[in-house]
This record gives sequence, structure tokens and C-alpha cells, in this order.
Amino acid sequence: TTKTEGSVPGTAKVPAEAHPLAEESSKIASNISYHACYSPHFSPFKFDREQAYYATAESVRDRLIQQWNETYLHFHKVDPKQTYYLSMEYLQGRALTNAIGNLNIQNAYAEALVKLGHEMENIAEQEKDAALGNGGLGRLASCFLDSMATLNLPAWGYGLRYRYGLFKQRITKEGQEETAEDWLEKFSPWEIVRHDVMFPIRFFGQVEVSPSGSRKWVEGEIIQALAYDVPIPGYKTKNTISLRLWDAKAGAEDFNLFQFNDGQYESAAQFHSRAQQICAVLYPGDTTENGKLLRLKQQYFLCSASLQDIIFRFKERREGKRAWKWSEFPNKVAVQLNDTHPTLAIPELMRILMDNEGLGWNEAWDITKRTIAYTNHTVLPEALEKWSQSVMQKLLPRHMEIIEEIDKRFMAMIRSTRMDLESKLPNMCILDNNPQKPVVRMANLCVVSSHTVNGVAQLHSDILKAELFADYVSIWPTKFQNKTNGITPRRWLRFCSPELSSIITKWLKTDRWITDLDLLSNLRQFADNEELHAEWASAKMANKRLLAQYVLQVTGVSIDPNSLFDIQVKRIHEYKRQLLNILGAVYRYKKLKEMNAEERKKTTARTIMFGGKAFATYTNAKRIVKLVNDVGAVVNNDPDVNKYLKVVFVPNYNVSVAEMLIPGSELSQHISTAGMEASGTSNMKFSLNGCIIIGTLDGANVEIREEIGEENFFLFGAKANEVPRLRKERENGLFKPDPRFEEAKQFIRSGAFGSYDYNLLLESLEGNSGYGRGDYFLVGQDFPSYMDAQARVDEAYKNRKRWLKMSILSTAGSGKFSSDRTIMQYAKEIWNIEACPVP
Ligand code: T68
Repeated sequence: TTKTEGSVPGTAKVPAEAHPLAEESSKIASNISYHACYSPHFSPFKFDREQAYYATAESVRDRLIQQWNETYLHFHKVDPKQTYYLSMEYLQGRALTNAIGNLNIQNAYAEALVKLGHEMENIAEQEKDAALGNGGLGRLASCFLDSMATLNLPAWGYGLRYRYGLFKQRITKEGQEETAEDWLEKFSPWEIVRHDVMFPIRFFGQVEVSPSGSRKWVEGEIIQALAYDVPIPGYKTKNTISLRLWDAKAGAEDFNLFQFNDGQYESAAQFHSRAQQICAVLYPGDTTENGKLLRLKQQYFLCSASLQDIIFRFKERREGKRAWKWSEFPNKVAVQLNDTHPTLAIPELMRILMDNEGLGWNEAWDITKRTIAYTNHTVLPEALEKWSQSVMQKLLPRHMEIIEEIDKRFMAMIRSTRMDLESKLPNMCILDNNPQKPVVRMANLCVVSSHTVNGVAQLHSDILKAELFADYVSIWPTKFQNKTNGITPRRWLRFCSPELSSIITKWLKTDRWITDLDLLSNLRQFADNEELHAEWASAKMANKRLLAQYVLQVTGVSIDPNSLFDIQVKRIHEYKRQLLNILGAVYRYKKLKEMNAEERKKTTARTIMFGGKAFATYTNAKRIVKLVNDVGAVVNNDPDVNKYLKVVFVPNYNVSVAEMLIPGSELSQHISTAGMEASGTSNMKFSLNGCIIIGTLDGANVEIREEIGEENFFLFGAKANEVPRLRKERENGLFKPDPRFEEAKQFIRSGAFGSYDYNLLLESLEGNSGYGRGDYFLVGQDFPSYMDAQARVDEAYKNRKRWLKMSILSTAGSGKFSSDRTIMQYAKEIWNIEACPVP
């Protein structure tokens, strides 16, 4: 910024009373000034928004550090069983408002900033999102950390400190354009480097066998993993836990000074730059499997560093204790794998226990199985990780041996105890030795090596048992569980919609719903209350106005807050069917065009908003982004209809943008092909915010509809168990498309939205079968019932009272979807851990 308002030269004079834990706004203001002065990151005598943000964040961090140290010491003293959540992704979003909110010092900080010539909202907006994740899986990990801290659980997260997070999306005439997201451009005030926490990570090399037969992994190259800790405060509790992010570092001895002095600058620093590559970028995949050596290195880097750290801590806490045994390890440590991405934790734990600690196979295997649990987040076959055996062999020779041994013993067990399953072994075993492409099947390795496997919504967990993992169920009938996802009510209601939160607190006469979300069900008794209706409507309207301002600012499109705000935001994927939505919008536009002015006035005015990123090489996803933008350009500038319909693509969808969109939405679309969306979590955020869902019976939609009531959910589409039959019928040429569907496609082909050739995209919806054809996602099949459901939405919106009632009931029915509930279930049913509150 070049703005200088609030720039008060001299504010940086630090009065003596600048106590870091002050409660009073004037002392907080002094403390913020203290940081501007003595933790200087900028030239002196400037205190505009950016400087004010960094100084405020550091002042808040000071308070967290105290709680954080106390929490660590308390866990150390009590030595409870602790959970370690291993995830390649965390979508943390901004931290400032969340930290101030969780510490419950909003008012004092807001006042302090006013004293310094600033406003809280403007300062909070200075923060860049920490976007170290792709989508739902990464955001789930972040919601889980918030709940673990709030519930005082002895748990923390491990991840990687990517230099560049998820790419930034820009929309141009060509469609989506990606640029690097430099979240560390200046620095992050929320991370603390732990120079004393560093572990060596080996790659390549070979296995050495000693005369006694013991095996050891030697040589290859070593890269150091250095810890950066991010504090995770719980809501209104002293407990503050850690998210430990590993960064890769080469040692000074790896810098070839001789070469450098000889002028060979690049080769001198070769090893340094190889080390830097490991944490350079977040793998930008969302459900596409894209085998890259670097990705495998990243996965192993996370697993090895985290396990070395966990084992170090386990031993540290046993220091001075008389006789302790390795068999106690699973009584002190639970490791949760967030999808198969950290699967290498399994062979790594085996390796450390056997090769470093000298345990035998059976003992190491027993410990590993009792320690590790695995969460599956997808049934899409292309997203199931498979690593080439030769790549794995080269990069991790000892791990490959261990995986082979696990597989061998598993098959022997089946052959000796379950002859009936022998024919299933080719699908159940870990190594797929297909000579064309021998691979390691990571999901199978997880199932065989974990004590618990869970899906993320009831329907998804049922599908896992009935299909993907069906063969294993009879061997281990109790291994498979469900843990329906949840979201944190702090970020996703209390902080992103303070107006609605106050209304809820007022009507429930308590704010305990923030940590006991089931209390929201008490709103049901007021669902018809006119006074509540008026307050509810005005909070919604305030949020819609804010959203309209934002949309104008980022897209230049002005939208009418009196129109129905209809939103679909999520990664762009064919199975999520943004194409169904935009085809519906195209049909609506065409019909509006055909109406006369009087007829148009009778329609429900809509603003349809889209947002989401497409994987850079996913061609159809990018075409969908372009189509939405092209449709918007025509519709929004058409004076005949633009009072009744706008189509907007909100660029660069991320956590902060979601915090703006969700509170302002009234209808949201969760319209995936049934059986394909494991859970979905934004559906929960929208209903919590009183937004009504139009959706299929997929993922957690099923449970949301159960909780909220079927009359408050716009259901359409094929059911999961009908999908295989419908695909078959389609292949056999038995599908007859609805004329409305044909009309919408034809309208696009006619060039109504510009000259781009959309045939390639539309052809994916046509034909009976074939790669990229045959409408695998059943858009044509579900189009008529979707349009009928949309017509019911239009009718319902005309009845203001009915709509408000549905909205209140959506919020009232969302209690189940708190991540506090989800995490308590993990704690009791998988981890076997208990709360450990700092006194
Ligand atoms: C999502 N998965 C599910 N994957 O799609 C969603 N994949 O239904 C579910 O609600 C959510 O997980 C939480 O359970 C993802 O987000 C990825 O992002 C991903 C990343 C890398 C590789 C594969």
C-alpha cells in the first residue's frame, strides 16, 4: 500500500505499560506500537494498514506463545495419549480474526486499533490466506485442528511448509490463468521457526545387510527437515496446540565453496536448490492422480520428519522412568492419516522400530497396526494413489522391502486362514505386479496396516464397505467406521457472520451454541416468529449487501441484493457438475429472452454465482470456467434480462472469499452425481448460515436433509444405487434426452456466448460411451429433475415467510455438523484419547 492514513509518525514510541497480556485497549495499543517499533520489518515512521497488520498480529502472537508454552508443558507433565494428524494439506485461511476471536478479545483489539487510527476489518484484510491445500480435504484438516484445540485434546497437526501454496486464479478472455501464490512474500507472523528441531531425511541409497542378517538403509542423500510451528488457539480455553510444518534445508557442508570460487555458481549450489524444491510448491491436484517423483519425496519427507519427532517425544517423556517398553507406544501415540498421502508413515514406523530400535518384525508390526488409522476421502478410481514400484524402489529401497514383506505376510495369512478369499487376492494385495506397470496400491497398504479405516459421511462409508473395500470387510468386520465430516462453528458462523450470531445468541439466551452446536435446534420453536423473521432477514440483507460490494469490486458486475443469491463454490470438477448449473442458467436466460416484459416481471430475479479453481491441466474443467465467464459477459450486459438474471464468476475462490460468500447466500448448489462426492463440507457451512440447499442424495447432503427436514431441501436427481444401471442403459443407447437439455446445448452451439468452440465440452455429454463422451456424470439424465427443482426454488422464494422459515430451520438443523462432534467421535472411537485442559 502507498496509503498513509493512520500513519502517525511517532506512534511507535513505546510507553512503559505496553504489557503483552494487557486486557485494556490503551495498553493493547501500546503493545501494538511496541511491535511496530521494536520488531521492525519496515522503515520507521510509517504506520499504515500493512504495518498495523503485522504489529497487531505480533501482539496477538505474544499472547498465544504464553498459552502455547503452558499447553506444551502441561501435556509433557501429564503425558496423556496424544493424537498426531498427518496431512499433506492445511487450508488455514487468515489467522488474525480467528485468534482474536478465540481469545475473546475482539472489542479490546478493535478499540486499540481505533486509537491508532485504524479499523479492525481493514487491518484483518491485509493478511494473505495460508492456502497450503487444494480443497475440502485441506480445509477439513484445519477445522479439525480448531476443534482439537477447543476440546482441549492432546493432539496436533503435522504438515509441510510449502513456499507457494495453491495457485492464484485470474480470469482473462482466455479463461483461467494461474500464477504463484506467494503467501510468504513478506513473512508470516504466525510461524515460529524451531532451530533446535531438525531431523535428517534420507533419499535413494541402498540396503546394507550385516553378517547377523540385520538390515540398514545407507548412503544416498540427506536433506534436513526443519520445524516451523503455527499456534492453534482453542476457543475460550487456555489450550493452544501446534501445527508443525516441515521445511527442507541443506547444510552448509553441502555448499560447494570450491566450485563457487571457481565460478561454477549453479553447480556449487545444486544440492541447496534440490533441497529447496521439496517444499517449493503444493501439489495442485484435487482428485487427479499425477505420479511425480517430487510428490513422493514430499510425502516421505512429511512422514519421516513427523515420525522421528513423535518417537523423540515419546522417548523424552519416558526419560528417567524405570522400565518402559515399546509396546506402550500405541498407548501414547495415535497417528491419523489424512487420506493415503502420508501412507509412508507405515513402512517408516516399521523401519525405525526394526532397524534403529532393534525390534523384531512381529513386535514392530503389532505396534504399527495399533498406532495407525486411515481416513479415505474418495472412491474415484483415478484419485486412488498408486506408485510405480521402480520409482519407490529407487527412492526408498528399504521401505519397498518392508512393503513387499507386509504384502507377502498378508497373502500368506489369507491363504492359511481364508481359502474362500483366495480368488479375491489379486484385488486385495498391496503390490499390483501387472508387468505393464507394476505399482504399489497405497489404499490397500493402509487398509491392511491400520486398526481403523473410516469414510467421511454415512453414504460414503457404506459405499466403502459395499464396494471399494468390500473384500476386506469379512476379515476385519469392525475395522471400518464412519465419521461424518464437520466444520468449525467459530470460523464458519461466529466470526464470518457476527450479525446472525448475535441474533442466535439473543434468541437462545446463551452463546453456548458456539461450542455446543446442537443447541441450535432450540431455534426451531421460533421458526414462525415474525420478530425473528424480521431480524433474520435484516442480517441476511446486510450480508448480501457486503457480498454485492465485494462482487462489484472484484468483477465490476453490479448485482441486486434483492435478487435470490444462488451460489456454487468448490473445485471445478466434472463430477461436481458445474456444467449442470451453467446449462440450467443458459436455459433460464433463453426463456427470459423469449418472454415479454410483463412475463419477466413475474419471475424470481436471480444472481447465480460460481467460484472455484480448475486443476491447471484439466481441460474440461477449464472449459467450464470459460463457459461460465462467457455466459456472464452476455447475460449481464443484456438490458432485456439483466434485471432478472446475472451470472457471475467470483475469481480466486479461497477461504477468505468463502467467508464473504457463504453468509450472503440464500441458495447453494451441491449437485454432484450421486455416489461421487465423499461428503462435501461447504454444504454444511451454507446450511449453518441459513442457506437452503438444492442437491442430490450424495455425500453428507443425505444427512443434512435428514437433520433439516426434507421439506426444507430441494432434492433432485438419480440415487447412488441407480447410477450403474443408468450408465448401462445409456451405453446401450436407451437414454432419451429432455428437449430442454437439447435446447440449452444448442443455444451455446449457436454462438450466443461468443465464438469459442464449445463442441469439445458439450460432446462429453453426448454419445453413448467412450473416453470423454457418453455423459459419464449423468448431466443429461438429471437435467429435467434439476430444472423442476429450480422451478420449486423460484416458487418458494416468492413466499417470503416460507423462505425465512426454511432458512431458520436450516441453521437450526445444522448442529450435527460441528467438527467438535466429529472430533469427539474420532477421539472416543478411533484414538482413545481424553481431554487434557491446561488448569
Ligand atoms: C475431499 N477430497 C472430497 N481431495 O472430495 C470431499 N485429492 O467430498 C470431502 O468432503 C473432503 O475431501 C473432506 O473429507 C479432497 O479435497 C483433495 O483435495 C486431494 C488432494 C490431493 C490429491 C487428491
